[in-house]
Amino acid sequence: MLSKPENLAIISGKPFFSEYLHVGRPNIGDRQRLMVRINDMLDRRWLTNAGFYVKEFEKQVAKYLNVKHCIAMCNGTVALETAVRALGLKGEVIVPSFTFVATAHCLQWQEISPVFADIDPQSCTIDPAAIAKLITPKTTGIIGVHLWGRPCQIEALERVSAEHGLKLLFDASHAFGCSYKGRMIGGFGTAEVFSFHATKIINTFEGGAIATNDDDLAARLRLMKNFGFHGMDNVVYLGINGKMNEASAAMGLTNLEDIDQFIEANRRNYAEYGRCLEGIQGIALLPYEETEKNNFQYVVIDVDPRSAGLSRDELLAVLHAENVVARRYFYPGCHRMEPYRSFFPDACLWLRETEVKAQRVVCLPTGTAVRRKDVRAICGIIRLALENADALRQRIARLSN
Ligand code: T4K
Repeated sequence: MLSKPENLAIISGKPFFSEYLHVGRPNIGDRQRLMVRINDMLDRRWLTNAGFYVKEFEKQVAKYLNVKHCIAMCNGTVALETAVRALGLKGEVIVPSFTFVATAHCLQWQEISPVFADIDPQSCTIDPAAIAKLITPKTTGIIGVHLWGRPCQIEALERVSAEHGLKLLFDASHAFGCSYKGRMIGGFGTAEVFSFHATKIINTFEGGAIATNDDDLAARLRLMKNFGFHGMDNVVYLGINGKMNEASAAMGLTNLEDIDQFIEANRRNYAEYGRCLEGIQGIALLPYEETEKNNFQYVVIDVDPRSAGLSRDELLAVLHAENVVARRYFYPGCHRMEPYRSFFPDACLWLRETEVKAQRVVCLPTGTAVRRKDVRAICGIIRLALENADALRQRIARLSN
């Protein structure tokens, strides 16, 4: 553990961690079981297109989420695009700006305008009260994002969408394994979309899924993800190639079997962060709702620059110097990225909470690759940095010039 400010890498040039400690290091389930599945897949010579492992993965995911249908997809972005199209969304769709850019791109890619709504500063999810003002005759839907696994205010979103006849879709990329009022995320809205990217609580290398209880929608999605094929040689719908392959599904099944272990590792790390960050002025660890199931996949701190003494970005420079690759998810907000920045140059005027959070939050490393002693060391670095904020601020300013 570092105890003297001169030992911080931002001054000494010598990082505490000899290897990078990344946010988003994949959780990897039992390798032997995975290899058995991969060998079996090779023996079967069936690598993709509704194979055994994809079907099994869909069945197990649907069971885990307690939903009627799971449609496995090649990634979360294509899953979102396909769900948006299958729901018939067009014109304008209301989304938060404080999210990964794929939430907005899945609309704009098909020439639907994302209309950015502000977030509720507590949960950092879309503020239902901000939505009504943004509804126009062109609005067809709302996409809520369960950011960092924290569920949206689902009932309020259901109310506003029902009142205005809008479709409600959830981007649940971060929320596999989480619940809302005792029910698993996956069964809300007309559909919910998951990402199984390498960085997610369970991964299929790349992958995603759409969960729904709507039979017609599920049938449409299955056609759409496979070029619209209904049997051999018979195309009945406009479709694309959104299929998950067998190796990904084998990885997904293996990881799903080990999800409890992944969540437990995350939960322990989260608790350790809580203990070690306690009492540090200006640092607030974002809570999880204790009465719900959580995957604890995102450890997020809010840095109040006035009481911490360093800004979020200054603290980030300190952490990066130590090889702690903390991330500013989701800076600067979609509205400040292209093409949206050009479309909505004034969006910052009505996205005040988004603007504040985008400047203040940072995600810290967790997952099965991160040990509790790593967490203690990271927190020790944060504490030492903030205790010596004045000296470090000048140093960081010099380095960044
Ligand atoms: N909606 C939301 C709300 C999302 O967050 C995402 C994806 C999507 C939709 C779209 O789902 P997908 O189409 O991706 O399935 C990463 C992920 O690529 C992305 O999936 C994720 N969200 C986003 C939050 O994070 P980047 O641009 O930050 O990736 P990158 O390459 O910087 O890697 C992130 C961190 O993970 C790094 O610290 C390195 C570490 N890493 C990454 C990989 C791939 C590893 O340690 N090992 C690895 O194999 O987007």
